Amino acid sequence: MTSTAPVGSDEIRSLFSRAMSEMYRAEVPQYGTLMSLVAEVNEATLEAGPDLAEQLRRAGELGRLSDERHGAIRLGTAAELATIARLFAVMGMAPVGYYDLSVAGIPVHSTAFRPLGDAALAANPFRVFTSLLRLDLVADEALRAEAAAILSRRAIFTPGAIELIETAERQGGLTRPQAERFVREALETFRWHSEATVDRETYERLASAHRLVADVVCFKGPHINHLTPRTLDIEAVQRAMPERGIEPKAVIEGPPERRCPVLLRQTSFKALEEPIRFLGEGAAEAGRHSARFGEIEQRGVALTPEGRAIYDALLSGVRGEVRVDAGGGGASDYAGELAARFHALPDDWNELRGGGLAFFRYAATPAGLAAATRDGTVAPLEDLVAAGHVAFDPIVYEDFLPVSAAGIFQSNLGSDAQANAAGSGNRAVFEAALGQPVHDEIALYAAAQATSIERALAALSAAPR
Ligand code: OOG
Ligand code: NI
Repeated sequence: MTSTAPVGSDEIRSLFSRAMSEMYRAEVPQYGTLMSLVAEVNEATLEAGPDLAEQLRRAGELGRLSDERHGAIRLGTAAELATIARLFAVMGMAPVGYYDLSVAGIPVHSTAFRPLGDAALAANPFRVFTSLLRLDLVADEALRAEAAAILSRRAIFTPGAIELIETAERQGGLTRPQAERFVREALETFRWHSEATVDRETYERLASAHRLVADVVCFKGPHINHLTPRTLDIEAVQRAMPERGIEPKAVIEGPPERRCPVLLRQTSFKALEEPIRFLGEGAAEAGRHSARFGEIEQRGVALTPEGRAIYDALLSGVRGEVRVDAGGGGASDYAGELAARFHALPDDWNELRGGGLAFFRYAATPAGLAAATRDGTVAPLEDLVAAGHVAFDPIVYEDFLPVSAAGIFQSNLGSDAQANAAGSGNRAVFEAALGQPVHDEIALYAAAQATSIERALAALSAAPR
């Protein structure tokens, strides 16, 4: 390959995701420990469950499993969000979904940058949960203005990163040497900086408005705050974490453990207390800041709006009744209640599909192809499924859950307490800052399902007669 041949965005994303993982492992050693634990648990789970292994292989998920992770950052200004969208676009990542975290008393709104199409997701599904600080939710007007002024003075992208984003936009991609340089330059935006850009007094005032405000405003850049590998058995990882010296949060966020996993289950370990140096102070007077943590996730099937409505209603029912306090008290009541209530959501692939509650990917089976050759006709889809001529597999949920995300934020601000405060989102403001509308995740899953049905029927129609 010549050095001027273009490199695909999937490959740039993979290079970046690996570089980020290496950087984070060096910065936060517990992340490396968690990665090894997840790899061990995944291997054991696949060995014990050949059906699951086969299902993941058919869905093209087996190969991506060990590479699969998401990260999160928090940005301070509209301009930062607009530029990060261009940076992620170079890696084939687009904004999907709008998450309003103000409902849990957290002054941010967010989207997830991720690949969109089946092939790109199969190549590497790397996602970054990206939040924008909402200074409009800071009550103190003078503090709000001060925070905005501090943010307006920082530049979170290197000149090299900006130049290569422009090159990629102009050329419609990058050559290999450009891609390698892009990854190095882009990584700088996500690096941890232990020197605050403000003095101690300013940091403390901002932190007293909300710890998140200090985290976003007082540093040179939006340090990656966690990186999350995907496990096939989150209960096993949660149980084993303390044995490896990692303390997980009290409650696994999301749906309970099920035979047919839905959406997303997540748990994190507490943020590290890290030394920071304030403006005008020496290393001897180090302050402390906790920003960075670790998380694991287990992904299940994407739900349709009907399935999601059931999920949301069940979850808010449990949260309305069983509260988990700041120290994690009530966690086992919560888990028990969650499991009991979730019987209302069928735990069977056929029922989830039949009820139109989840999305599936369809494919013609060898028996289907043989029958099409023999009979010369193709039956309606449901008949083909009933006859075993078309098989279906769950489409994995590639996105996030606002209530869970709020729980992850909360526990890493130092509390396991569940909050159900009322706030209001402002999607129009977010999209104006982003410079584009966010993609609708439901439309993406529906399209993936529809395309798979078309392909399955086309394959049967094209079977040799
Ligand atoms: C993001 C928390 C949300 C998730 O996996 O739901 C998140 C943050 O703390 O910045 O990453
Ligand atoms: Ni996360």
